[in-house]
Amino acid sequence: MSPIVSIIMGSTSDLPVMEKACQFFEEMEIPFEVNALSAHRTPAEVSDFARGAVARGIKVIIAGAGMAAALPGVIAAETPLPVIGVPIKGSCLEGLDATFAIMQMPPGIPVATVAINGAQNAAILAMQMMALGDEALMQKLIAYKAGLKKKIVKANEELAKLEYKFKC
Ligand code: RP5
Repeated sequence: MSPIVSIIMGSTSDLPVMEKACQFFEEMEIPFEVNALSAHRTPAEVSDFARGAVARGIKVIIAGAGMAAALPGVIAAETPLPVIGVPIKGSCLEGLDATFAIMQMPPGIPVATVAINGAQNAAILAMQMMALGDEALMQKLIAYKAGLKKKIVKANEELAKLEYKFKC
């Protein structure tokens, strides 16, 4: 089994957030790989990874990083693959530092940026990209979305049971 999506994080301190992406791919039975690479601590390895990703069959890259989060942009600079960035909430600036670093890419090198700590949404977005050329993945996404709707239908059934004198 070869991975079709790659999850990269700047440090294992990002793992509690980035695990949400692993869990989603596991649930959807999508082969993935997960590794740590740092734009600041291992720049040469980041470059090797980004340059080799297409040849290894990777379709989408998810990169999570905190603080001065250069990782997603540096990867995007060296691959034609779509890169989804996950800003990780750090200690001082509540994740705004990473958000701006990941989101504010100069023209020509886009990084699709999800919410702070939004690793699950990054995984869903990656699947949506891959599903464009894969009918089986598209059917799984349709089923997943239907499941989300059921949750709100159930919520309304429970809210209907609430009793208040002035509730109409
Ligand atoms: C970033 O620096 C990592 O993505 C992490 O969010 C942050 C802190 O890294 P550690 O000092 O915890 O390894 O590169």
